[in-house]
Amino acid sequence: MKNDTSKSTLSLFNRRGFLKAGSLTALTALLGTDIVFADRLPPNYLPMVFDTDPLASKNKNLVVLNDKPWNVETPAYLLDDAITPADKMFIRNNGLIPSAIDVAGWTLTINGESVKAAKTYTLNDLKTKFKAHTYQLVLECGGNGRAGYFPKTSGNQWTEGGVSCAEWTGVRLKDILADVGLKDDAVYIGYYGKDLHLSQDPTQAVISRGVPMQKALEDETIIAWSMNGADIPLVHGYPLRLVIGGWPASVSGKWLHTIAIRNKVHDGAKMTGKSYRLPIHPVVPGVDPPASEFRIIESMPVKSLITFPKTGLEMPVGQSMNLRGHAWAGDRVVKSVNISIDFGATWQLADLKAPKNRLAWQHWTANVKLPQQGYYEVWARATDDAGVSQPMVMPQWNPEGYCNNACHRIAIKVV
Ligand SMILES: Nc1nc2c(c(=O)[nH]1)N[C@H]1C(S)=C(S)[C@@H](COP(=O)(O)O)O[C@H]1N2
Ligand SMILES: [Mo]
Repeated sequence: MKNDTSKSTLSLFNRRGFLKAGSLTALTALLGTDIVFADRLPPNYLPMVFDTDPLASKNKNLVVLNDKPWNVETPAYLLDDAITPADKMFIRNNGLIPSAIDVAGWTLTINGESVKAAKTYTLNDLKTKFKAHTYQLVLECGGNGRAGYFPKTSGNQWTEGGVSCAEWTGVRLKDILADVGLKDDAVYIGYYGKDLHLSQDPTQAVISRGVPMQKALEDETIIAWSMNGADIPLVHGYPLRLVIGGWPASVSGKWLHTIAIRNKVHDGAKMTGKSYRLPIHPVVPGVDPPASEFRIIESMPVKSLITFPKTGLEMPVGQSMNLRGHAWAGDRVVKSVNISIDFGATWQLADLKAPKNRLAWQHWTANVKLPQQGYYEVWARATDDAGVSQPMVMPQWNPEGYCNNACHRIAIKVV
């Protein structure tokens, strides 16, 4: 499928790295004026006006972990909304946000070894030929929590804010695939998006991941054009995105233009090596086994957040305190959330709501009494329907720093 990618993601630059005539026309139209010395632009140089600042419309208290590419996390207290609004949604880009998006000409192609014949749909085809569905879906970066691993692992040092649960609207991938027609040997899907590699070399794929057919064919696996009732924001994949809840969010391809149906495990960028993989057998912290001893991360582990109050709160003695947050468990359902105010020695049950739909996060509330003046930590611990709970401290260390689902804690001072 590598050839397909390079052909279809050739967006702005020609082989020698100069803006293609078509791109120049599109950029000039966007800008509303001529780029006077366009013929003198250095190779692969995108005029800075098109280098989108994704923070412009974001909450100012989001935390920038990296700006090349953009990696921005949301502090836990800003994730208090039932449905994550666009301005509080974390950003995880692996490359550059595509510029000059041609919505009118945007298409989705389904190809690969395991389709009977490749088929291409316009956005209008998707919106009119299939039934639309809306789901709240948890998207959590596989590296969320990485900052909590010791020894430290390389990569963006996410604390707890690489997670969102927005309401996505689109068509079921399974409806599209039924229309396309698959061969019996289909085992995996792989997506391709229009973002540009950091090197700005359009022949280099940024990220192209996927899931086994069984996950791809679930009702909640959708090709979305809308988030929270509006167009998907540019940084989150406008105008089309694959959205798959419960698995590492890296499988939810932004700026989607192609899905390949594969007769083997998809081998796109960041599907191979150690990307988004965990050691098959537990390792001693610091030990990095060979790539053959890793497996692909599928469903994410059970986890919870305390979104109110904000850590660091000071409160007067003698008052009880209302807490709230969310809990989620990958493909599973959260069965209970427990709260501790004494470093995990004793726990009290929180009130937990059912999810709006499968793969949505669940809201919890609790009321605690802090017996006297002094320093406390409040810990939250979720348990899934298979009986698996969050670890109170660091879970199994792994070389890439994935899947840290240790209990979230906040500090409280009673004065
Ligand atoms: N095309 C494309 N899709 C992508 C990515 C990307 O860099 N390019 N990043 C992935 C990763 S690693 C994550 S965690 C999520 C982040 O989604 P968000 O930025 O909308 O929160 O998008 C995924 N989809
Ligand atoms: Mo991610």
